[in-house]
Amino acid sequence: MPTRRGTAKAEKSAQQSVRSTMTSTPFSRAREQLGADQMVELYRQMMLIRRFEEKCQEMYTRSKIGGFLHLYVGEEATGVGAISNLQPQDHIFTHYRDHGHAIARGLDINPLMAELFGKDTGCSRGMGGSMHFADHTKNFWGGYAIVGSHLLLGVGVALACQMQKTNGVVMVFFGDGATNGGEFYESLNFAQLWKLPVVFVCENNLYAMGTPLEVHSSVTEIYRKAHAFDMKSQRIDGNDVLSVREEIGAAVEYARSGQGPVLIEAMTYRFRGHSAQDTQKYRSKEDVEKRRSQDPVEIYRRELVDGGVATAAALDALDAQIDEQVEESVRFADESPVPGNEWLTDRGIYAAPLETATVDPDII
Ligand SMILES: Cc1ncc(C[n+]2csc(CCOP(=O)(O)OP(=O)(O)O)c2C)c(N)n1
Repeated sequence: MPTRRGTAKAEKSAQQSVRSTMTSTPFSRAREQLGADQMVELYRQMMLIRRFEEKCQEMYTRSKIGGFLHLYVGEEATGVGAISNLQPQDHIFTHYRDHGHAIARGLDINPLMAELFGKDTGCSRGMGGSMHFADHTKNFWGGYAIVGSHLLLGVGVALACQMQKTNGVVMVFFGDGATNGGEFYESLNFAQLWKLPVVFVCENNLYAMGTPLEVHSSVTEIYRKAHAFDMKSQRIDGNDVLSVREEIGAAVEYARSGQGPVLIEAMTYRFRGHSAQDTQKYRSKEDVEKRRSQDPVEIYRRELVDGGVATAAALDALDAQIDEQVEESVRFADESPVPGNEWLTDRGIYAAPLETATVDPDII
């Protein structure tokens, strides 16, 4: 009969051996908790974003899309993993690199492409373009070009969620460059002070336009900037969709439970220039090629096939469907009408004409 001390020792070593044989990974946990269909759905979203944006680049070159165009190519795992945790009552605010977040939120790519073409059938009736579109039916509030400005708007909506007890969470996306502006600090301070349900997702792609992270920020571990406000924060691998889903899922639950905001720094990389017009003199082709060899979409595809979640043939068929869907979005956008002249007056740009407005005589 073992002694008490011997039993305790055996228990301890049993626990240790269980722990050492536990090979749980984001992949194995996802397999258990999500199942094959949802794991493939994450792949579908990432690939749809990739192919949609490659088509956007082509359409920009052909002058079908005007203005500025900022592509999310290379960063898909962050947006898809993060947004997969949201519920319909939740809200998204993002910057000008916004197509990926919109697609992950489930915006239809036909009105999205039409929006980029400036057409009347666009999700913002052609008035927003690439950087400023929104879809209120999905609580997708845009698309903001003024770096850092939308963080304050997100915090405002989070305050509304808290006061109206909607159980909603606000997810705000921005780049590493945005964390140097005053709005970032105001937003973090107020959100933490009021314990607002916000998840701040900094997509650290290592550059603000052509300026490398270590040249534009005195603190290069962005998550540490939250420490100044006693805010919970974490740096994660933004290129692994399942790990992003898990880590940001925990942050969303934390915020939803009323404990306050979280700042996530997702390490990622953009394969294309800052915008479609960027000549990229600030980084070498070799660096970009090296990163491209670790493409998050390709890596996830291999994981799905090697892990027996989907066959290569099934994913090839899905890719072909996605290509057709993207072609259809171009047809839809091309055939859609441009906005008529009434857009000058009827689209919420101006308030009601003065002759129909009533003026309180006491204030004149
Ligand atoms: C207030 C403000 N300042 C400067 C600019 C010009 N600008 C546009 S994008 C950008 C870089 C932002 O980089 P980052 O936040 O890292 O996002 P990323 O483009 O890398 O996703 C700058 C400085 C701007 N749009 N708004």
